[in-house]
Amino acid sequence: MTVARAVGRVLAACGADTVFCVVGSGNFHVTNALVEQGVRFVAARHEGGAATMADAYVRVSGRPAVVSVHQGPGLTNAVTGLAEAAKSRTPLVVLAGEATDPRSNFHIDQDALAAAVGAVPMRVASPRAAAATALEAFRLAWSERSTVLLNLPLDVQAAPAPPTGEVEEEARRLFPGVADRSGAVPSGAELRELVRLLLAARRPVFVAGRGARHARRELEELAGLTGALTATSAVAKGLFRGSPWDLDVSGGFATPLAAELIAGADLIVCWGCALNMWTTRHGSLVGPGATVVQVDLDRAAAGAHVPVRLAVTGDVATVARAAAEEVAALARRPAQEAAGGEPAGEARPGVRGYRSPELARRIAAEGRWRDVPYEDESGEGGIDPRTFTIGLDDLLPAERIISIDSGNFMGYPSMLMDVPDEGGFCFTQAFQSVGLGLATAIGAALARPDRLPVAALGDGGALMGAAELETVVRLGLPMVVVVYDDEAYGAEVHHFGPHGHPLDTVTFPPADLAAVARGHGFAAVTVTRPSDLDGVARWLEGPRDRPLLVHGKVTGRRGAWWLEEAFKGH
Ligand SMILES: Cc1ncc(C[n+]2csc(CCOP(=O)(O)OP(=O)(O)O)c2C)c(N)n1
Ligand SMILES: [Mg+2]
Repeated sequence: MTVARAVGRVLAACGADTVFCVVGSGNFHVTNALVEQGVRFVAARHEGGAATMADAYVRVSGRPAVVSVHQGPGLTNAVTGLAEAAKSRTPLVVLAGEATDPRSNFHIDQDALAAAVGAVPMRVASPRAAAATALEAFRLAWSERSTVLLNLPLDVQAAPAPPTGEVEEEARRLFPGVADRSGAVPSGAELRELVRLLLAARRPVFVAGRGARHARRELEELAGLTGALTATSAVAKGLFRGSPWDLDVSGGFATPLAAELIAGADLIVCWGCALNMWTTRHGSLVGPGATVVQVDLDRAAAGAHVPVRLAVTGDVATVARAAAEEVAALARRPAQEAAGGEPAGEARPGVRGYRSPELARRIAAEGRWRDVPYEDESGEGGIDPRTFTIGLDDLLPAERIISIDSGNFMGYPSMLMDVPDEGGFCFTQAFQSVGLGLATAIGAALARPDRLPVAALGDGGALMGAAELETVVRLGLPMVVVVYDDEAYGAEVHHFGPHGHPLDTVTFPPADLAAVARGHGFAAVTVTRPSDLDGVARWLEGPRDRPLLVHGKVTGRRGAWWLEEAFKGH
């Protein structure tokens, strides 16, 4: 057995269930070894696509995936997607061939490249170490939520390796295939202080992020006991869907009502959420008198963006469950014994914490962007992007998973399309790269074959990621790709246009994206007015034997309302 095969066998034994790749000579054998062991193989058409598909697949499925690329350019092509994965703490093992001879055309400093984007470089340095190094790479990725580059030097790959049986057995024992959240338990003192603050708060809000996506039940229980309203960061959109006390996304995408109520909170507890400038609208959603508590697995996350009064280190579900038990136990005792006095809100009839009958009515009436009126600006051959989005939201089945690219348009699907739960939204925006949306939708679609996959892209992102249109067709994914085509890099147009700068560098002539899609085997509909959406309805009726691209020719007269917010961060 060669080293390449040994590495593949061990990663398969760890539980890797899908390998996303573009195969070249330097990763041919290791990929085949994975496939032989039953790992699902997904060919991307560009390594950037492979990296992002894997990232989205892991986020949505919670299952381990591997990326496999050729040495040198195979890896450089993947780098943007790897930066996104590393910033998002997506556990990934990236296998790359490596030309260690500096005279090789393929030679680059792969360690430095990985480190530059926050990935952890490792190397299979010898045949003897191959199996153990592969196991360690997987452990580091999976248990410490890192994006790990495992370099496979070409000469070492081809060498004979010792038997891997024992390491494979160890791998199966260590990783029975489920996410290891280690259930990290908080310290008693931190927990007591959290409970004290919760009971003392009159207007508590929970903001849940990526690290809370597994903890809806526990968070809702605690929010109910303490009268908290709930919200999420964009990446966790949908987590509390259906709750009458949910404010949906906090930050730039927040509704006016959500922004008002979050800014009015006297206690904000962020759960597995960094509370970065997006989630707080540059801090403006954290009221001047608000106490902030951060619950996170990672101690280092505390206070990174907003000063926090209390940092609780532990798994979100474990902390919420323990806090709820404590609150319930205190509620059963006489009030004077309770750590924070009477449970908040008890003095006001019908009110617990922030939860009043009046607020319940307001959330029901104004809680969604779709409840906020606007003036339709369709015309001049283009459809208002809000009308376009609402029309699609009405047509597309509720069981959907939406993936969003970057650009001016991105607020429309994020704010005006409903998702069924936290598994209905995949937001690869930690690096703010344009062009990842289609590959994100492919990874998400593979992770949730029970849902209609929807990719929402700008014309710029669609053309940047167009290499994967063929992948959608080849994999038989029943995807709806929605393109908001303003014939421009709209984000730049709306950033610089108002200052009178020339915009020739960021505007483009019309491109027939529907024809581009048809050329790849898609069905396609061009939408310039609401009635054109009938074509989408017809596709949905079936047989859906090919994916659909909806080419929306959207009006681009104004920037999206959330964009101004975004530009403050530039
Ligand atoms: C890879 C990458 N290149 C460039 C940018 C800068 N950028 C941000 S938004 C944007 C425009 C994207 O255009 P499009 O996809 O059509 O979306 P629109 O803004 O027009 O809605 C650009 C070029 C970026 N974020 N990422
Ligand atoms: Mg555009």
